[in-house]
Amino acid sequence: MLFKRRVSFIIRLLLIVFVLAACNTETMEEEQSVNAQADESKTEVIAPHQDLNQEPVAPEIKRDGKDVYIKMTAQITDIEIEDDYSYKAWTFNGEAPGPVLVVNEGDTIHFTLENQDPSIPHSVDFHAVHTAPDTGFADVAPNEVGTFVYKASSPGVFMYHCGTDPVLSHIANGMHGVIIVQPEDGYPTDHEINEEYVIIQNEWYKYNDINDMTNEEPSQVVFSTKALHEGQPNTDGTVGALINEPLHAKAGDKVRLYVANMGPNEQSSFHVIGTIFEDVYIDGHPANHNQGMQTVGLPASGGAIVEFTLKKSGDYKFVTHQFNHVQKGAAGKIVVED
Ligand SMILES: [Cu+2]
Repeated sequence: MLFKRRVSFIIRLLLIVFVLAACNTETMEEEQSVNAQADESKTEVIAPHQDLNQEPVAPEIKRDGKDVYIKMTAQITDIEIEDDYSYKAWTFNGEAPGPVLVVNEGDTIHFTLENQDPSIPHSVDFHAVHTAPDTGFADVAPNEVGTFVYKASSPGVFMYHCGTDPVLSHIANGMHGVIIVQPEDGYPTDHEINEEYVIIQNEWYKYNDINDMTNEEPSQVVFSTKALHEGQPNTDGTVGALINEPLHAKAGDKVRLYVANMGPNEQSSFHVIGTIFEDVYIDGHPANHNQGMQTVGLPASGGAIVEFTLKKSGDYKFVTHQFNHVQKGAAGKIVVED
């Protein structure tokens, strides 16, 4: 009798253990499926962009006297922002930031945007020009082409970006770049410069997540460079881009950087470790000449020219002195050799 009771107790105990284990497995499965959904919602690409990865296209730039004809594309292109993290970026010409444009003060820009995106209108907003934005920066519909004409009447380092609503999505998804308008009479320090480069800061958020872009901190803050001269690196805004592919100078060189901050939300406190900016032109205008600066503040969309001498050979890092952003990728390097 006692033996029977014991067996029955053990069987019941085993049953309870089995049921509890089954429940636990179910809970785990539920949790996993919730996590999988969260992961999916993070990376879910809008339907018309799925399986779309348009090859970068070089911009067409032709000059005829003081008329400059520029043709660019709006397109959807995968960009590896960090190792093993690909972002289906909305881009100009398959680059984020987009290609650097260089024109002269007094030029007339004939700008054509070919929108290769099958589903979303795009546009361009050049900070370098005067125009009525509703017509001069008008949307170009999917698979259409739009041409706009402007005068580049003021010298400087300017942002351009897609201005289509919601602008935050279009900039944060990758549609921004730099246009340099060279002053007619140059800069007073032109003759001192040995090397010049473009440096661009921008930040990334969760893919096409307007809530994250509006309310949260950026996931990555990055520097990139665009080739101004043959042989210079040309990178996207990816973590470590300018550590892996540094800029170069010789000991004693005076270096000029055209720097610009694309945001869309954060400011930059641009600083080169181990030197002082002897000359700074805020927004790249020759009249905004400052001297002896340690750090240059760049508001979202702000630009500057910074010039400094690298006296000794070594590795000179440049950062935004907002070091939480350095942790997220905002650092680059100039390698100086004898
Ligand atoms: Cu756009």
